[in-house]
Amino acid sequence: MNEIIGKFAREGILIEDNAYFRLREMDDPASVSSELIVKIKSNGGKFTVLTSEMLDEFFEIDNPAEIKARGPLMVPAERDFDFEVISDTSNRSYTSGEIGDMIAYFNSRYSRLKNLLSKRPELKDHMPIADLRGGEDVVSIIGMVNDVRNTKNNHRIIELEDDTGEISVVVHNENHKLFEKSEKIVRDEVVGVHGTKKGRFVVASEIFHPGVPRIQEKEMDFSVAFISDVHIGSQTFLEDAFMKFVKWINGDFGSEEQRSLAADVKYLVVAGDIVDGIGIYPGQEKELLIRDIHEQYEEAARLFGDIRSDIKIVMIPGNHDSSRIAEPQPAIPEEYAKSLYSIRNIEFLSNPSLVSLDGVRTLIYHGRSFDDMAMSVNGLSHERSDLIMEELLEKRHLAPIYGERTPLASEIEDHLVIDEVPHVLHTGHVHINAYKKYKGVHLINSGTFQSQTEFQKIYNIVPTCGQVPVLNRGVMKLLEFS
Ligand code: D5M
Ligand code: FE
Ligand code: ZN
Repeated sequence: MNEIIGKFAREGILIEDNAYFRLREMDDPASVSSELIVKIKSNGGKFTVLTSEMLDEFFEIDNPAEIKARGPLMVPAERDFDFEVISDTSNRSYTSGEIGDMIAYFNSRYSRLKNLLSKRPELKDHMPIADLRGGEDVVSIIGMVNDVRNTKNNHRIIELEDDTGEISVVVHNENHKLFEKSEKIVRDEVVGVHGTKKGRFVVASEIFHPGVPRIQEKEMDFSVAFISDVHIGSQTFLEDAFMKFVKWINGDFGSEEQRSLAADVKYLVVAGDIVDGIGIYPGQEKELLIRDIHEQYEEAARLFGDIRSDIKIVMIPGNHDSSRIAEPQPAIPEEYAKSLYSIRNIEFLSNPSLVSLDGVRTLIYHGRSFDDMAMSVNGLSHERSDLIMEELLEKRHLAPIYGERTPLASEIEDHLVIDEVPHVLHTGHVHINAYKKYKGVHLINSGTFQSQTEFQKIYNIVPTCGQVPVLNRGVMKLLEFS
């Protein structure tokens, strides 16, 4: 591991690329790094990621600890919300569980991703697999990955299929760069390939993802707070930390500066696992404080109901909520969460959903597919969900792998294709905060308000608790509540 990165990593701190490049360029990166580490630690911050903006501020970490006398928050009296739901699948989700649905589903996935790929100039001359002829010609194809495996000699074989046929693509291990790229290819994604046809094989010279262009960052004159994985009803739900967060957002907690940040918050996005649910994993009952799903949502209503009403709350379900488990998950059903539904400023949407928050396109996804990505791809882990998000953006699909831990409904349309590149991708599920700006997109994982569970102990998952990312007019800030 690189020396600077290693130095921070040993202290449990990750470095965003931009911050790393800046540090590397400094006269004496080693001693600046040591100073930064001391500063971070003395601030009591358990930061997960060192960002470039934080370098700017030389770590003014905000740990709202100090309660100020209550004064009115300087929130504009009349707030205009320019809130738009761009995509919500709650009422557009149709499936009968027939095999025909599955074919329609895969066709939809293939054609939508192929459409994105064929816009790439390198692939505009792609040809149907069935039309490939022998010889040494350079070929260009687009296909869905049926299988990906290593040969005995440690070359990689990708079985590709399009609507005309199938072909085996070989990636030679001497082609180091391409081989490395091919290690991130997963089953059921759609890719483009350049190569030469040799007998039954295409020997790859390049592999293409649908990809993401660098996007223009959106100007914003307000702030958005992001949370997820609250797990209300669990014995490990950190109620005190959550109540402090609510107090902060209401302007009753924190320094002047923290209170003015709170006043600037216009939207709160909640990316799933609002409650702990019932029967989600074996032995869960023993860890529940509230053993009735309706009562868990009652409690959620009590807590979320305290949030000032001039904040718009956007809420999607996670795998612990009471929606259908297969993705796309429709919004949390009203029948389980009557009191929560009576809170006027909450918008209940599907998992995933795409919304516009005053022009800031925000894609919200709980993040169940991270389990599959971490399991299938070397180098991807729960700790760095920002890297997984980056990969999903390049693949333009939120849950590419079918048939592993993430149950996907065989809808007629594949709603997990990322058609439009968002300004913000907000996820949760792994219970570990992460942040990265990738090609202008803010990739945010909002951690959790649940301390480590028995289940997570077994898997050695160490959560980051009570750390709330706030996008403050385009700059990421992290507040920590304990
Ligand atoms: O997920 C909380 C954390 O636990 C998250 O990091 C994923 C991990 N998790 C969840 N289910 C599994 C299984 N079946 N195997 C391994 N790891 C898992 P939450 O959704 O809050 O339970
Ligand atoms: Fe969770
Ligand atoms: Zn989850």
